[in-house]
Amino acid sequence: MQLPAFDEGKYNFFDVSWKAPMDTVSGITEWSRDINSVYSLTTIICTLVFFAVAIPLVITLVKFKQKPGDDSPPKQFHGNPTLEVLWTVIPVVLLIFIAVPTWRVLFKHSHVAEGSLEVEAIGHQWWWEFRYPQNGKIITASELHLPENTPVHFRVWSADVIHAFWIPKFGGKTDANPTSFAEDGSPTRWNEINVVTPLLADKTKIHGEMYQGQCTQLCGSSHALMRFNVVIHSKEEFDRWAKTAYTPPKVETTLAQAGEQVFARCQACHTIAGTPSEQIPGVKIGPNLTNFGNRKYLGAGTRLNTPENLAAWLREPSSIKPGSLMPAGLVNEEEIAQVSSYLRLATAKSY
Ligand code: HEC
Ligand SMILES: [Cu+2]
Repeated sequence: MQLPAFDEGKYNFFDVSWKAPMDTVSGITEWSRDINSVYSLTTIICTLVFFAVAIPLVITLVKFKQKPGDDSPPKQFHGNPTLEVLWTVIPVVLLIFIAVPTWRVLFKHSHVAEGSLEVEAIGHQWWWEFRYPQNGKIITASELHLPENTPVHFRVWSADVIHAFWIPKFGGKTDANPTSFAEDGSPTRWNEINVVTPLLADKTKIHGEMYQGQCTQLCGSSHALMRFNVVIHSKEEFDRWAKTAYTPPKVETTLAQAGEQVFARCQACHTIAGTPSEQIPGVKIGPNLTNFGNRKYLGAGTRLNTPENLAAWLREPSSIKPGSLMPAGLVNEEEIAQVSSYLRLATAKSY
């Protein structure tokens, strides 16, 4: 399934066919189906409770309405042990009916399956970073690449404020909390999510199938624009992707060479593998741009990655994402052409 960027204007608020990319009830993993079964059960129980309360209420209102000319007070009584026990016991029983399947689903999906792919999902204002500790040193931003039909164990944490990690079609969400770090730089606090990725619907499709992700914890001005894309590959294609994902750019033209010079100004906030930017220590505030040329979107999944959109981004990032932490006016028009060639072409890898 190809998803439109919202600037393509294809979202229809009134589209209630269950094809909407972010709806919560048509998940495609076992995890999302299990959550849905609890969700359906809860909805059925709540609907029954609604009618069980609303029908007697309406009957009472009509039947015991004050009659014209009848000013006598209603019958006075105090307490009714049978009723009081009933309306305490019934909700308790109903809550047990909801709690047991909820626990079952929670426990079923809380263990890390053997052979899981480890991924760290790190929230930043306003984009997501993904690290693959098992595959050497792959770091990507805003695009999460995964092999099909594979258990994945996410460790979710935040580099600044509280965010929440969610891929609606895959199942539940979890908060990304700020953390302190151990001596080796690893986080001391994180939340976890386990999911088995779906199968590819179309095995012949190259460069994978996309699903949408979204931050779901209000985290500042561009929170609603803190999206990411999940790209599911065949296992072979994922391995090829993993081999090329974190390799240095191939600078082949003079334009791109000039762009490489311009990029020296960006490296306090951005890293590209195999360049001096890697030597600057600490967690950077901007996304890793090593495979930027391969990304379909920029600005955390909000705009297609085209030369026009990149130029607009470099002129004034907050025109695309209000409050963006990347400053405007770092480069003039000539430098935009240079750094655009470097970022879009030299960092693109075939896999
Ligand atoms: C002060 C830090 C800072 C500097 C300097 C900086 N950036 Fe950024 N940049 C950011 C941040 C933060 C973001 C993420 C903004 C967001 O998505 O909300 C970003 C995002 C980007 C993106 C979009 C990436 C994506 O995939 O979404 C590109 C491209 C980019 N910067 C290029 C550059 C270039 C080229 C330079 C140098 C001319 C530069 N940046 C300098 C902080 C910086
Ligand atoms: Cu957010």
